[in-house]
Amino acid sequence: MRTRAAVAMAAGAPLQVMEVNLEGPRAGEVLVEIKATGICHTDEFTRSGADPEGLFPAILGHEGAGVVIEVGEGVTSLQPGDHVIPLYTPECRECEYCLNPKTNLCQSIRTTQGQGLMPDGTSRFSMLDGTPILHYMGCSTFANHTVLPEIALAKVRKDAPFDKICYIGCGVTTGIGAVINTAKVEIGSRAIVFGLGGIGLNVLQGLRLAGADQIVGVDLNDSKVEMATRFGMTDFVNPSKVTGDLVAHLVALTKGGADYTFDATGNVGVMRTALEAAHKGWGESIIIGVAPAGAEISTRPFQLVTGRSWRGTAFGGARGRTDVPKIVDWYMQGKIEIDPMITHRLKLEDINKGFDLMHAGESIRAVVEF
Ligand code: NAD
Ligand code: AHE
Ligand code: ZN
Repeated sequence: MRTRAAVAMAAGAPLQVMEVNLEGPRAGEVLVEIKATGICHTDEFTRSGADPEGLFPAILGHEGAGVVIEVGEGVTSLQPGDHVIPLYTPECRECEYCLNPKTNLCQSIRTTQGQGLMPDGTSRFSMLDGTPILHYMGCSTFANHTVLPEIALAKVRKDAPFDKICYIGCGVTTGIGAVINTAKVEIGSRAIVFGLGGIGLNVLQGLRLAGADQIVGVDLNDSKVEMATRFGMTDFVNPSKVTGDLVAHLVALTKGGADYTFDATGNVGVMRTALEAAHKGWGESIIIGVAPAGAEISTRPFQLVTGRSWRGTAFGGARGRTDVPKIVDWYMQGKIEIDPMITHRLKLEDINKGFDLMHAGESIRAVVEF
């Protein structure tokens, strides 16, 4: 079939909206009509050329929601008409990783996914002249139709709005999951969240849900304060307005350091500050942000010797087929909020505006609706 997609032709180039060929689903695969997709900073990270795994031409996008159109041979858990959220962290329930309760990082298709290919080593997308186009993070939601492995789709309730639940495909689950699944924050904790964008705001609402007492937000952009306060921030710090040492300032504000700190910026300097602002003896710092090729983290080992831990999280530690439908329920029950964070809606033709809004710090989530 033919479908419309925004194609990343080369690192650093704007996406090009065009008609592309899409082959139908092979064994174990599912054809999905994407109804809405968010634009996450990770899409920009790859588009810009900062991703060491970035390959081109590719159809980016990994924060989508849609409807199953057709299933390939052997698919048993989904049928046409089902509503689904694509999973860049699949859940096969069979690999060594899925069988270990300590991780959500299913590895059953990770190698081919990183190569922009389906598990059988081929791509379903191509240009009208036949040139292959690569998949991205196993999802490629910047296309009106896409093909995914069955294990990379969470089946969700049909009454949930696509333009909101697409965000559960990455930002919402990552932020809330970092608090609940990875850090396992206790009631009464003190926390610091660095970066109050599409991920950081969801860390805030996760901390509120977990019953944290003090939730400090740190961002260079003062315009984030209003939304962050709405999602549970109790104190705000703009590092550019702090005179003196930022770590000392944050340690004093949290009366000795935070029980939990979260990096949602992708800046390795911020990651160091986040580790060092964690409480001596027990503070945990969780890295969520994705850093550019070649970037490395550093600190004095003494920071770890004296009881701070450095940890990381992908997709908020969530097992997608199991946890994503539950998070959709939380949204529908009003336990978590999504609507105010969808600040912009775009047509596919205008997808590059979504990246401009992100760079200008004007959007939290821009959602493309098909
Ligand atoms: P975003 O652009 O919406 O938000 C980033 C925020 O960080 C902005 O508010 C910006 O003002 C702020 N910021 C930038 N530099 C800062 C600094 N030096 N100090 C303080 N604040 C600063 O991006 P997002 O969509 O929220 O993504 C955040 C990061 O999380 C990105 O690196 C993204 O790739 C990563 N991410 C990781 C996962 C995962 O599974 N680990 C999932 C989604 C996103
Ligand atoms: N390709 C990058 C790493 C990118 C990365 O860490 N991605 C996160 C999800 S970000 C979603 O917005 C992730 O899931 N990581 C685990 C994995 O297996 O990719 C690089 O630096 O090479
Ligand atoms: Zn993302």
